[in-house]
Amino acid sequence: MAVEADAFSLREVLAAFQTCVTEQREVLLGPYLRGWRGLIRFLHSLGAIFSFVSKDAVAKVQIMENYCGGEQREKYVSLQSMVEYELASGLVDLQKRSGRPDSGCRTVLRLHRALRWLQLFLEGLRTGTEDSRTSVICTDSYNASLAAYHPWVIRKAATVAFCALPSRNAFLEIMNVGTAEEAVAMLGEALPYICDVYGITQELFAQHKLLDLP
Ligand code: 1Q0
Repeated sequence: MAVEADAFSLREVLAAFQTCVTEQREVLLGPYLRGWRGLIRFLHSLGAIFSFVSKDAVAKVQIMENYCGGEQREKYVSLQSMVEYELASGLVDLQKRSGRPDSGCRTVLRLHRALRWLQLFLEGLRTGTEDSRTSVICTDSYNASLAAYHPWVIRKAATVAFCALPSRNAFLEIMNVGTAEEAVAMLGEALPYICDVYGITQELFAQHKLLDLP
């Protein structure tokens, strides 16, 4: 896989997640979505086989960017302000998808579940060995997270696509943060920030009983 010097740096993506959490432990949507945009850019470089994933991810990030740049933008500064606003204004349908198909809460919930996959996948890459198979790391991470929310046909397509993933060393190289050892060290430093964003979001959504939004 060709690696352009300025193509993708995982460091920048992870830095975005790092700047998400404020001193008050709020999760800021701006950097959260920037982090996702970076990941999607990377996903594009993996080829057309992942386009069914990136299409959905782009659609969801786009919905959120529209809110963040829309009339109610000050309500969409953080996940906390979004949840408060959407719940108070009756914008979230707790029973069926058709009611409010694109609420910020249900859209972020999908990204949030995918963040758990990312956390497990990057942790698997970090702790793996040179000959660990990324398709196995990816499938295990997927089965332990997102798969529970996907119908059979998507699970199947995902598992087939995972077989096309590059080797662990190629992955560490595409991260563009130096040698394989440096990439592993960077993952070790950066992963706690993703865990933090995930943990705060999980607690917020659990508190408001939003973890099963249709
Ligand atoms: C590296 C390989 C990437 C593999 C991505 C794994 C996730 C597979 C997910 C398959 C999703 C399929 C498309 C549709 C799903 C929707 O039905 C579902 C629910 O939405 P809705 O509206 O129908 O209720 N949507 C989701 O679950 C959201 C899925 C978003 C997935 C976003 C994945 C973004 C991945 C980026 C690549 C990161 C790689 C990082 C490694 C960097 C190392 C250099």
